[in-house]
Amino acid sequence: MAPRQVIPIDKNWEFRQANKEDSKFLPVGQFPTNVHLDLLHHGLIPDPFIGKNELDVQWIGEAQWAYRTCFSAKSIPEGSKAVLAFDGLDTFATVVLNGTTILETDNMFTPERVDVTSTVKEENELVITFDSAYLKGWNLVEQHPDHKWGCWNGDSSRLAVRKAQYHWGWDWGPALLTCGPWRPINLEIYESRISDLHFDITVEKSLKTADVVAHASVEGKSGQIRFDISLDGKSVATETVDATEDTQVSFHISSPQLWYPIRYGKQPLYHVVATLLDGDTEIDTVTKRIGLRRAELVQRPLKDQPGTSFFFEVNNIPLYCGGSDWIPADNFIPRITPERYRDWVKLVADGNQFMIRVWGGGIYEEQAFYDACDEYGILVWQDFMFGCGNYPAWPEMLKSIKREAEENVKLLRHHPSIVIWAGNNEDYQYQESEGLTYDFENKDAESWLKTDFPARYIYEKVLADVCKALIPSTYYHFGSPWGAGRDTHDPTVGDIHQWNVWHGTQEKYQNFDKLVGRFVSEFGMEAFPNVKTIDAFLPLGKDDPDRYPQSSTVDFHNKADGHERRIALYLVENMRYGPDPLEQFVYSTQLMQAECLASAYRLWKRQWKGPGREYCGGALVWQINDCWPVTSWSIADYYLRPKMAYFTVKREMAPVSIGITRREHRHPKDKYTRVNIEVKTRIEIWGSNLTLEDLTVDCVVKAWDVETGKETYSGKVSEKLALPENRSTEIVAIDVPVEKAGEEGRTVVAAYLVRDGKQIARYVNWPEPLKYLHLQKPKELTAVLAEDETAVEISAEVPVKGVVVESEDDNIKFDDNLVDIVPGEVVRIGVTGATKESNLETRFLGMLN
Ligand code: BMA
Repeated sequence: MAPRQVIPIDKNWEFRQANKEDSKFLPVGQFPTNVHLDLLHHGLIPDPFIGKNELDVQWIGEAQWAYRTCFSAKSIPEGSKAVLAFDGLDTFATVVLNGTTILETDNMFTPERVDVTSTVKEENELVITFDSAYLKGWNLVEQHPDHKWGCWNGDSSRLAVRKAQYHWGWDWGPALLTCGPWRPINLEIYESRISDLHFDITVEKSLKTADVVAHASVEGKSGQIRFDISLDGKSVATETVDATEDTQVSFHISSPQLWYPIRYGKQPLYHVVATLLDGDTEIDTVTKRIGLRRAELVQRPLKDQPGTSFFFEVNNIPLYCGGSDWIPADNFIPRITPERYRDWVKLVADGNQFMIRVWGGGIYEEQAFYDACDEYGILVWQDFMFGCGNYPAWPEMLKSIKREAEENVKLLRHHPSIVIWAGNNEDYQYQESEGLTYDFENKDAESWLKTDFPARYIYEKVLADVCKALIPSTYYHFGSPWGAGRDTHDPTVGDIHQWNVWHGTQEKYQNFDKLVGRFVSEFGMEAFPNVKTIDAFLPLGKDDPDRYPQSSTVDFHNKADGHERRIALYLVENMRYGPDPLEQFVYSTQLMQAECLASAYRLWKRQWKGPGREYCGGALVWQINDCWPVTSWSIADYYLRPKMAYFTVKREMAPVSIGITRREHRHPKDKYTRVNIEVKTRIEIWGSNLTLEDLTVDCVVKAWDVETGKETYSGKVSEKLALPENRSTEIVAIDVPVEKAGEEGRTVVAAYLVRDGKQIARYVNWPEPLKYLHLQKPKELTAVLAEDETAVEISAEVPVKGVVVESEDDNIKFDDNLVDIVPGEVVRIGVTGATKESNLETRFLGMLN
């Protein structure tokens, strides 16, 4: 047998509008590609991310597009076959090779392989015509009038099409209906190949041994398969066996090098190479990197609280899973480079986060994304690609979904980072809100198809069966959120999406403690992106007449319902602010978002109370990233520029942190009095130790008058206190320390954890709402680069809320930012890329009042 040949079909591609007579073929800008990228490349459309250009490019999604290339193929050896492998066609494609239609597709997520042995010639012409997914979608909707169509975001035509749902527009993204060969195309010539390589990995509870069963499937003539396992270039095991349809080899590894989530250990990745042999000839090889770990989702009764826990345990370590939700990093996926994926995942890792949830309205991500997660130790929660709607389930649709699920699970199942799959995003919430039929007790799957919520069959039957068959040891969750068939808002079971801050009842974020759930897989608050990002989307940049917060172009770059009112609501409740200048307004929104999100992390992590008391097992902020320059819930914008919330979340997820809440307690002396009331303002202080080491610490509390800057209290409130590993521990509850009663509302309190004389955690608590404070403008605010140029040192003579250090230069990167300054303390924030010549500026709350 001859070795398998893989010939990339990535050259000479051209494209044209297929439904336009005089449209000429033009070379593509890149490959793989999509039509928007190619039109942009030729300057035929304006950049849809600038100004309101999105509106001018809508016609593209209603047109048909053709892609064409020529390639040569030497004659196919006797006994071999030629296969064209399409990793991804977006979406309704008709593929014609040398005048013969060889493939028709309707699912952008499903890779296709077509045997072209009888069609391929020495010189070939390949033409792929893409129909309008948008119009096809409506056509399908019309063909199925009995289905109860409806959704949040985009329109119902998306539900009929297996294409990334955010392409229809979302509440953070433009509507840009792409088409094209969005993933690679290869010509493969072979008699025989390894068609799949996967693993069953069992790490014993004691963690002392691991069993790896490697499975390789062979298509075509079988020979032998050699399996080589290595770690860091050193061989660990090797074995050669006769190939069968499901070739299996078991490896028993003692003292395995285990894969850990970031912070808890290393991320060793074993390389497994499967080589198909014909005698001594290597016919085909497939390599995968695997990690050996135990990963469980623990759902068990809790002490003193109803319901069940919902937390992840990796290698027997229970994790408080702070992290983020992820949307596609661009509207045009083919231009996201592997480096950009890596930069995003690194940003998450550097932000003290442990998990990314790949949200169901996007795509099954590129390998580069999961590779980076494997390498950095970031856990992945993977949704199947359904979101916010009532999906139809006609027979061909179910077939298409089954294949989509099988293929994508196979593509991703070796990644140690993926610890959970979920059926959809919020489709059960949509079902609840529309009152669609759902009787959890009814287990007759076929009958679900006859209800007005047929998609239950997709989540609880099709996808469940695929996961059971292909990834039996990975937890499959019917949806996010989902709670064992109970109302999806039930905070005592499963995960919840907590949107009663921002959406819903628009609660104050100070009350996040009351909004806790066993695992909060979404919650969020909007903020404007970096000013540089705004300047980049305004057609005239800094000189644009629309360069102000309420302008129609700036509004256009916010797709959320009621965004003006909601941002204003949370600003007006909390701080003095104005729309001008833009820089300070952007700062205000980012401060507000930062306070809001940190408050959720702080208060929910407080509910991580150790074995049997894991009342909250994690929080994922909606959302880490953006797909274009926009005002959204993201904590870093399209250009990976962190918003200030990125840093406050990072501080909350530090290995050791300290938290404070402040509450007013009113005790009326008798039933009806409005006069004889004892009012006490109490602070509660707790420590969160997410390390795996019991710590002994002192807790120091200090207080200052916000107006005079005078220190009014300093004392050790707790000495040699035990902070047991991996949980939060209550420290003290005391009255706000004041010199005179009634000064609580002007008293800033800071609490510190001190270990062996060294400060290991710090938090500054302010009277709220911040807008009632008479904040002073510091006379001596300094933010100077330290001698060694690795940190900025900030200090002031009065308490200053939310000091941000900024620079025009994007190469200057800060490790931390938006810090509260109190007199007598120098706060250091790490920096790279700054020199003595760098111009560092500061901004803070009240700067312009
Ligand atoms: C969540 C998500 C998205 C949406 C976000 C903000 O529910 O699942 O659908 O973008 O809310 O509204």
